[in-house]
Amino acid sequence: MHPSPPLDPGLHSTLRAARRILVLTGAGVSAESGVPTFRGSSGVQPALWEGFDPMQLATPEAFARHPEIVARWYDERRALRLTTQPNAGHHALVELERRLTSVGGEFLLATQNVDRLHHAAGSRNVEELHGSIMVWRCTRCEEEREELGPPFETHPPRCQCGAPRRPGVVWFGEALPEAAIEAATRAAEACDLFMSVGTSSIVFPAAGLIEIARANGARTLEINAEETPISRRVDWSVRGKSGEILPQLLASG
Ligand code: BJW
Ligand code: ZN
Repeated sequence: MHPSPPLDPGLHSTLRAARRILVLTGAGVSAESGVPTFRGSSGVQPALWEGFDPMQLATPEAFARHPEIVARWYDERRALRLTTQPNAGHHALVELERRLTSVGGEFLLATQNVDRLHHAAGSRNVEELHGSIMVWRCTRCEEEREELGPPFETHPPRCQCGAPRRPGVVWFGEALPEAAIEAATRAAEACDLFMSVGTSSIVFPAAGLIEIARANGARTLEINAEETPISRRVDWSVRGKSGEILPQLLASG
């Protein structure tokens, strides 16, 4: 479909009529909070760190070969996250959930983001498909702990059992948390509106949710600063910043 302006009347009536909404978010939603994206244009350069490409650090193999470098990279990102705040896009999604659930509708926010900014904004029904950078897990006893303090003294940090701890994120080749991807899949099957916001739509299985929604008759909306592989397949593709488009959509919907 063609890119549409945000004030497309069909989009507004669909948004008003929708009773089950699934929103899939990606790094673009946090870009306006100052969190670097992995790919695409955010106005913030992708974080290249000591000559390593972020995509090469996000694997179990990288952690096995360079535990100190990978742990420090995640710890720096964790520390940066603690200095950031949700932006207008996060807040608009809280409002969308509030409106829908107040009339008995169903809302699920499936996020690929690991920064917990949706929680910080106040979103309630959130599934973290790729885990969280704020939770670290022992590689042996699997004990998990939320980490909201200053940077660790050693990298990787150690569990009390002596084993190294790793960030509670999902790396390439690892399975997504079963409950999270199952809930997102069920919501994709049942939703009448699927919204893809600030994601490059290339990382699976999250990128496959839109096809499940489409196959089950949902209308589809993408909000992204750039064209993506789904832009020509959705009902409405709105090009722009989520921190601007989402509030506009709600204000006029
Ligand atoms: C704005 C904006 C603004 C900017 N407003 N927009 C099928 C086909 C092909 C491959 C596969 C397949 N199924 C599985 C795979 C393999 C692989 C995969 O998908 N590879 C592809 C890259 C080809 N998938 C996996 O390995 C997954 N695991 C899996 O499938 O396991 C199977 C299994 C089953 C059972 C047992 C064992 C295994 C796991 C994927 C994990 C992804 N992890 C990462 C890292 C997390 C940790 C970390 O943070 O470091 O997750 S990768 C990285 O990409 C991160 C993100 O969540 C994810 C998606 O990125 P996202 O959010 O879309 O961000 P960007 O940067 O790509 O895009 C930003 C977008 O925003 C851009 O479009 C901008 O234009 C836009 N933007 N500013 C609006 N202001
Ligand atoms: Zn342990």
